[in-house]
Amino acid sequence: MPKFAVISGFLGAGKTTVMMALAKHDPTVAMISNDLGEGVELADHRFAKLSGCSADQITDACICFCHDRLIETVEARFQEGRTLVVSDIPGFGVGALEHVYHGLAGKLDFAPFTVLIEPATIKELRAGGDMAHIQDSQLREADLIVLNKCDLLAPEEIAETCASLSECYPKAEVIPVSARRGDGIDDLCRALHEGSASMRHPEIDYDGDPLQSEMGSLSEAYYQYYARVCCFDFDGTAYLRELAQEITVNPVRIPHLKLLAWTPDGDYGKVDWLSGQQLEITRPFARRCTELAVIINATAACEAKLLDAIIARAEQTVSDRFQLEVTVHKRESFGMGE
Ligand SMILES: Nc1nc2c(ncn2[C@@H]2O[C@H](COP(=O)(O)OP(=O)(O)OP(=O)(O)O)[C@@H](O)[C@H]2O)c(=O)[nH]1
Ligand SMILES: [Mg+2]
Repeated sequence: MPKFAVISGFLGAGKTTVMMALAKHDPTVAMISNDLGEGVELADHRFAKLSGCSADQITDACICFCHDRLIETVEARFQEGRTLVVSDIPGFGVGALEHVYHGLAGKLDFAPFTVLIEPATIKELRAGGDMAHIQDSQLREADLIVLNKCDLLAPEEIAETCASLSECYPKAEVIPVSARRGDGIDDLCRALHEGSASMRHPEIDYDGDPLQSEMGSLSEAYYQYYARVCCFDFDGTAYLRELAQEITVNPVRIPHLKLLAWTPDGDYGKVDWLSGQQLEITRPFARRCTELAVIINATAACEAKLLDAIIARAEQTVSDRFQLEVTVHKRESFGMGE
């Protein structure tokens, strides 16, 4: 029986990278990127498509609340022979176990409810950071906890972290992976194909103050535009890097900033920034550019208006520096608690 799985986890845990690694490792896997922007193309979705993965997107609503669209998208992939479809959920997605797994019981077969965590989040969770409540609630929903970014840990740290996750969340199986290097992806793929969901009802106060106030402190922004250089050509990777630097120089916590751009002939580049970590050139352009389609997606701990203004100002400053003519197609921002 073909199965569907939710891949939950905090911003930047590596959900998109893990889903892409699964889809590349096993052609029977298809992925869905889900986010809230209205009528937008998601950076995650375009990135997966540019990388050659079987990818769909569901926008405008969380899959928790658009079951018909979810079923239609998943079944279209089952009909073309995929046997596992995985989807992330917007932001942090606490509640997807209740809304998606229990809400669609009998309509889809479910693989283990999967939650990703990475070393930086574990540190924050242990220190009781600002978002610790969301992070803990996510893990309590898990049938399968995936410790991602293991390339950043020594073997003894991987063993210690897996043991401590198993102790804190005894109902979940823990699998260490590095989506970047491909380590553990075969184990994860097998666990998803062969395992099934426990359909538990963990005790989580979904409407409680801590969860609501942590979620309410975050905003999202979607920005899409077309940029053309007035003469000669330019370094697209340097453009994305400087844009990210111009945005992140502001004293606002940005859990995840994604900048993706591509040329008409299919060359593409991506830069990511996770707050407190180093800017990452996730993929450099292969050639110099003359024109680019650009998507900026960001989640930040500030008001939506401020996030929007920060991105717009950075885009103008850096586009001027590179002598680019810009046509903006989409500019949307909103608070996660709205
Ligand atoms: N070192 C390392 N970095 C990784 C790994 N997997 C993902 N990353 C990086 O972590 C950052 C976030 O990865 P994403 O896959 O975009 O994370 P996400 O959970 O989909 O993020 P949101 O969509 O914002 O919730 C990117 O810069 C990735 O390149 C990994 O296995 N090792
Ligand atoms: Mg993602």
